[in-house]
Amino acid sequence: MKAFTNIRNGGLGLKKFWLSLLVGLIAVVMAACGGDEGSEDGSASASGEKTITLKMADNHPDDYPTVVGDKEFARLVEEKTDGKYKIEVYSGGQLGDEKSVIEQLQVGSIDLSRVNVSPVSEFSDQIGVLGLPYLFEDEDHKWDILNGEIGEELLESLDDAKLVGLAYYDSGARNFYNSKRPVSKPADMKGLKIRVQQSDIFIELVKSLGASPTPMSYDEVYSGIQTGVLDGAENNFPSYYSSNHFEVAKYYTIDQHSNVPEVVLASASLWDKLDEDAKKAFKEAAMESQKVQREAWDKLTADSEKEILAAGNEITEIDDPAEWREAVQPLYDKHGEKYKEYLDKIKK
Ligand code: GTR
Repeated sequence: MKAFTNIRNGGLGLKKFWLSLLVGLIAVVMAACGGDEGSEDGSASASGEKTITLKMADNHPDDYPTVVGDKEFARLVEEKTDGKYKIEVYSGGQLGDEKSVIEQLQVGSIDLSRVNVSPVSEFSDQIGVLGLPYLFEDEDHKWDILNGEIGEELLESLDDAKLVGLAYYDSGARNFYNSKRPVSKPADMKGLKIRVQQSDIFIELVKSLGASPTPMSYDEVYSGIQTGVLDGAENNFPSYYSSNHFEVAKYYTIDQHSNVPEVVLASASLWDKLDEDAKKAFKEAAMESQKVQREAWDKLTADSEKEILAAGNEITEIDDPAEWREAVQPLYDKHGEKYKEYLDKIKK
């Protein structure tokens, strides 16, 4: 009652009320948006400007190649912006699983992230072409595409999802693994309950092989296999090893069904606040950090294969690659039209 009387009672009371409401609202919005513009930490960069600290998410452990890449990216951004931007890397999924990290990027509560392209393709269609099975002929073909015009166009296509694609990182080749039996031909996959990333293409891929797909976040897969909810999953050597999935699913098949890469993303809300020089610095830093990431990648791929063999796991080569390619053809029949423009360019 009293408050109402006050407001009605005079111009000054009313103004004060609105002013304090406005100040309160601004404080709430700023607190909620935490990482939005990054936080100014009060210290000054070499150029005398305030240092802005940004948050970058990665779901892999600290020494995993993507995190090694993220840290190199952070180092280069700091160097190229004379210390104006400082990036703190939150590894190990501290900021959430990939799907939630992408959503947080979209609203600007996380500034940067390294994620896999598969979950990104649920937010922006075109880049999904990179998840299609047996897309590249070899490593050189893959990197020509990713680091060339097509890769760049696909990164740019992400702006429809309020995401800014900066560079690709290596994720090798994905392979199936399970706890039940060795798999060397598509028919061996029949009936296996296989976890996939949260992506339609991977759901259909597993179905085309006669297995049963379960989309689920990465951090739940170990217990899924251990408790028998899942028979297996699919991933590259470094992930199979570092996630400890190799402990619960000992049969690994080198079928190399997908080379879907990793990608470094910025939120559009961060991007819109950067000036042209800073944008250039972030883009260059991401591209340059790829070198260090790929070196770390090659090393962990070789090391993890050794560790897996030493643990007594069974690694199976496939009998006939043509048979696997043929089995997944329904995906091309279904998505070929949508991705035609890119598929034609990639195959050329
Ligand atoms: C890994 C990738 C992760 C995540 C994971 C998964 O290869 O690096 O970002 O996508 O696969 O299967 O969920």
